[in-house]
Amino acid sequence: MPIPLNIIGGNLYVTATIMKTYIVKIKQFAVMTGIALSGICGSSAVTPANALSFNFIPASGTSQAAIDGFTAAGNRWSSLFTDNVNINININFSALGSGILAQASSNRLKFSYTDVYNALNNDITSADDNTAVASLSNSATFNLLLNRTKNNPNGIGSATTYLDNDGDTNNQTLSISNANAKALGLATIGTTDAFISFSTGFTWDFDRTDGAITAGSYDFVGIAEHEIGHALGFTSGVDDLEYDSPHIDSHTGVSSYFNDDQLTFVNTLDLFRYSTESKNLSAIDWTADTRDKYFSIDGGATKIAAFSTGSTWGDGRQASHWQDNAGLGIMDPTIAPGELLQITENDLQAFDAIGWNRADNSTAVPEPSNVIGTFIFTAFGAKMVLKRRQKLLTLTEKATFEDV
Ligand SMILES: [Ca+2]
Ligand SMILES: [Ca+2]
Ligand SMILES: [Ca+2]
Ligand SMILES: [Ca+2]
Repeated sequence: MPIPLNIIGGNLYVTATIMKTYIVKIKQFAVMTGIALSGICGSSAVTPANALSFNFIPASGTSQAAIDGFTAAGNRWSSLFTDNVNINININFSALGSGILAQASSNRLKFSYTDVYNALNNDITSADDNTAVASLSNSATFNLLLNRTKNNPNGIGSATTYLDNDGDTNNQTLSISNANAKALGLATIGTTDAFISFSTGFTWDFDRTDGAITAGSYDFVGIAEHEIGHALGFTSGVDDLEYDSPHIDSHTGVSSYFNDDQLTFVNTLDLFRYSTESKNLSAIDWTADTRDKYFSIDGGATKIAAFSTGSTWGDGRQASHWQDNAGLGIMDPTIAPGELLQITENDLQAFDAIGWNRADNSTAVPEPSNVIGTFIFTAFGAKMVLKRRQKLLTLTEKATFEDV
């Protein structure tokens, strides 16, 4: 399949290049941190002791409007979750790819499924947490519906799904954003959690306190909330599967696929990713195809909201989002000019399930169907992509910067 191959190869190359740039920038910011911190960590001053707080570390030259916008976005998350952790995020403006408004990279860690299961079990603070943990495998491994692997019994790289229940490395490993690991008590280190970059190529409305976004401008605070949401752990490893299937083998230069045991990139949110087919097999759905995938905290029995299914093999949007343009929440993959983004009950349930503690500690807030009516949709105009960029992993890396 020459066309997909070319596209994926291009993505991989570009991503790898960006990754290198990011690492250099982060080193620079680390040097600047002491200077930059003094005037900016706005959220800590207004949040109670037991609260989620943010340090936003701006690149030199970042406007005060942008810093204030990030502070407002951080304060929004701080008002919703009470985990007593501090999240460090480097922010800047730069020239991004065509049609990309903003992007986030997260520092990621690998943990055993057992460690994560125990952490989720110890972190139950809501009825939804109870339901979510009860839905998880309580053995050392979990099963997944999978495709596009080298060892697919239907053929190398086949799109046909199969049940991966062999219990090897990918069935017992999770890849978690550093911030998500902090929420679960699995990481306490004070290093940078994420890097968020906004495009210099668009017009921004930095003030949403008037309840509207200026025509022709984009909702800066809402998009900052979205990107912070990726950093907090709203991601799917299905995007890794997409970029890796196929990939160009670095030694031979030939198109290739990975065996399932090499794909150790299941994210916390993926533990609640289902399809009808996977539910019937008591497995999560970690496939790259266009079938409906949805967020469920009861083993797939109840669909809370649909996910996007992948930019290459799915519906054209990265799997680390809700389904596009369905009014599902802040993690919608695209936004139109003039559109005001909102955090919804769907979002809150997702972050609750992956380890964050809801400030309202309740699930009795508006149903998703009611929330949809509050959205402002634009029926025309360019839909710009909130792109989740994915790193190209060397498979042995324990912790790296991953674009999300
Ligand atoms: Ca396996
Ligand atoms: Ca959209
Ligand atoms: Ca929770
Ligand atoms: Ca927590």
